[in-house]
Amino acid sequence: MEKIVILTGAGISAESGLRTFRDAGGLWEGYRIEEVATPEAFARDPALVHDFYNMRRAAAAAARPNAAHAALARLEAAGRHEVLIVTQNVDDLHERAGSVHVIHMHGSLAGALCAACGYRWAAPAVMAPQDPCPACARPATRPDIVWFGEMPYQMDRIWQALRQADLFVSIGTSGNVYPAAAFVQDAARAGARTLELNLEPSLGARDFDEARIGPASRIVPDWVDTLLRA
Ligand code: BJW
Repeated sequence: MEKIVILTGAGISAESGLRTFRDAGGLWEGYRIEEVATPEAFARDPALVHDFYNMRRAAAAAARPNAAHAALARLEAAGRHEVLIVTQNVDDLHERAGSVHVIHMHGSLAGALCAACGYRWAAPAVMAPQDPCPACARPATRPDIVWFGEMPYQMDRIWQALRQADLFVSIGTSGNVYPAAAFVQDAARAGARTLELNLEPSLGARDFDEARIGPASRIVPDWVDTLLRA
């Protein structure tokens, strides 16, 4: 069975009403993501960083999967390909659309993490700097999100999947952030065909064998239809 690894970024959730990071309007209250998504920013102003993620947790809960999320779930459910979604997104729209094999390499808004003891639990809707950890009681709780300078989750599993992939597809990501931005090269080196689906070509556009340009809600269902018709 053909193995497909699909990397998704903020662009796939844009038409569900969730803001991207680097497009026009992709700023949060005037902050660049690099200024709020670092361990140093959290140490400096934890209330600000919690506010950022509380706001995004509420926005994600109110959002609905769009036709692109639904198409990827349909591709997996059809059972003709082995599909793994590696998402940089911290929303749960892939799961709510019905996708099963999903890795959240940059963490999840649904998770809380104790910076002191490493304990993980389900995040409440609103988190605050003084929230005690349920395991060690220290007020060191943070969102379970991978910030700049931290190691993304499940990298061994991702690299193994990229090595075995027949097809690598990148959807709605700008190619600014590593290691995800290098996955196209990792997959191509291992022999996979590569396809980019994006509103605009990403920074790594020249590394892809093929590209389709347009909104995810149109081009992802079109691509899935083509694949399932073949
Ligand atoms: C549409 C659309 C529509 C819009 N339809 N498309 C120098 C060189 C190389 C690397 C580094 C370096 N200095 C530092 C680094 C490493 C650093 C890094 O990459 N920095 C760069 C800024 C240079 N990376 C890290 O620190 C990572 N960790 C790490 O490297 O660990 C060490 C390691 C070593 C060896 C192996 C492995 C690891 C951690 C990165 C953590 C990123 N965290 C964030 C925030 C947390 C999550 C959150 O709050 O949500 O993750 S940053 C932010 O960027 C977020 C996103 O997941 C990530 C990617 O953004 P994305 O998804 O691409 O969004 P945008 O806005 O950039 O693009 C949107 C796209 O959608 C565009 O292309 C549009 O065209 C498109 N679009 N509407 C289709 N309707």
